[in-house]
Amino acid sequence: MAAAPRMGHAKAVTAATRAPGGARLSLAPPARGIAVQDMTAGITADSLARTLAGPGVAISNVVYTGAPAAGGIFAADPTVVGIGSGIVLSTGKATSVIGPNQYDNVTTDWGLAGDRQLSQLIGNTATHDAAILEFDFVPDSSRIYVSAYAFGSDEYSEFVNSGFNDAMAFYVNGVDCATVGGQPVSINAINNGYLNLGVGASNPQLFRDNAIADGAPINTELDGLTRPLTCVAAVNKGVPNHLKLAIADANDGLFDSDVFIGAGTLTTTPPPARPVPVAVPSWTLATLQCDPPGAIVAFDGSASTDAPGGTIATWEWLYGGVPMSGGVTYARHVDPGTWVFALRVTDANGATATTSFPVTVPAPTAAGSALSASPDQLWPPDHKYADVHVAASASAGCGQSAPAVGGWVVSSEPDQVAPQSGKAGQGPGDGTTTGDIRVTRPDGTVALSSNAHPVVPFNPLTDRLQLRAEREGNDSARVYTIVMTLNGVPADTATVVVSHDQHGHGSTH
Ligand SMILES: [Ca+2]
Ligand SMILES: [Ca+2]
Ligand SMILES: [Ca+2]
Ligand SMILES: [Ca+2]
Repeated sequence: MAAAPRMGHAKAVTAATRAPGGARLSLAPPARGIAVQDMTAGITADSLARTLAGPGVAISNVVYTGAPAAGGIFAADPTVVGIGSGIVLSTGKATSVIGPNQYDNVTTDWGLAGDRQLSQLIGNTATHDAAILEFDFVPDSSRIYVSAYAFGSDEYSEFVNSGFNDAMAFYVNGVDCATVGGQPVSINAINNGYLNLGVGASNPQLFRDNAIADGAPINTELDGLTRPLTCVAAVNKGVPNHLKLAIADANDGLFDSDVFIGAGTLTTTPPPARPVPVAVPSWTLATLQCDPPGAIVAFDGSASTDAPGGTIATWEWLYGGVPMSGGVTYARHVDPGTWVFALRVTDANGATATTSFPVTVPAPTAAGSALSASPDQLWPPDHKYADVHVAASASAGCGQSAPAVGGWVVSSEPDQVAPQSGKAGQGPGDGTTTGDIRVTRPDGTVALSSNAHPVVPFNPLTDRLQLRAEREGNDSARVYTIVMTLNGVPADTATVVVSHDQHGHGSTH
């Protein structure tokens, strides 16, 4: 039982125009939404029943029990009920189903009796305001179908899994065929759980949420309704059988429920197999975001298809089985990580398909750089150039522009120290060479160190580096240092060493 007091809200509805006479009733379907004409406006119970009768079925002995305004005919655009036209039976006013959804508690409390069979069906809960259309029918086959019906209610979703389990039934010779998984169709049998939080959901694949809190996407006053359902039952061919279509409020007379039954759908002809849609989602990282980290992910369901004869009516984007939004396309912020979303498409016949897909959003990039040189030791000191491979990388942080990369190579020794006496032109062990640092630019130009200036500008991302394998004999080692700058600021260094002797050469022992 719900703790809060139940307050219903009556709805004023402008009466529809009078329907034409004749056995079979029809309303012109509105371009949008649903039109309803009830039994206070010239429609008889007999004509309601004949509206239902399809091929292979002859009906008689029609009896209606309930408020005249609780029964009527409807016509709707395909997005509302998923059934184009037919009859509606209500526990309030049939016209109250007309949208948009303005109240979460639309109520007409007729103060009328319930139905003993329906009360038994929902665990001996008292029922109220029953609307019942019953009649005999003679089928030309041993199997009967009600090939399209849908149940809806303002009990959704705040009274899901409560005692206000408004119920309906189609009794064929006393046996209910309006079932789902062997359970009578009711508030508690088909829903998204309480307040759409997914708690205690039952058959949510058959439920269409229309809560005001969720934007009331369906153009009807009903807060939720089932997808079109089918009843099938064994009958006695060629003789009268009895059908009782019934709906009632449970526990009190408040918060209307309704059942829609398609025109001509009471038939011995099996319903055609419904086209099955295929949900085909795609997504792109539309915009990477730094603060908060993540990305705007753009979802696109436009590649979804339906079999010939079917038209996709709704696209829903789900996370954790719960709709986030509707529409062919949808965009939202997604945090870094891998998340499983799903696209659910539903066609105008109520057939549905769902495809799950993972979305991976990268963590925002941090600024970073790295520099290394190979080889990092030169031996022997044979005064020849050695090619030194420099591996360098520099990346911008999230939202920053790429850093400008520069740098230089510097030697710890001049190319040639002052000559020793008696040995003109030659330093102690460092040969007579200059240009010991040799940098080749991408355009082929070469820059060399000089005796006076043992530094050469060097871009580690683009330039080729050659270093002479020599050192001064009086020193312990020559160290070439490669410096990488980012935006003019030194960021990383790497060294290439020419040792004094073989013992000092790390790779030789
Ligand atoms: Ca409502
Ligand atoms: Ca409600
Ligand atoms: Ca009622
Ligand atoms: Ca109710």
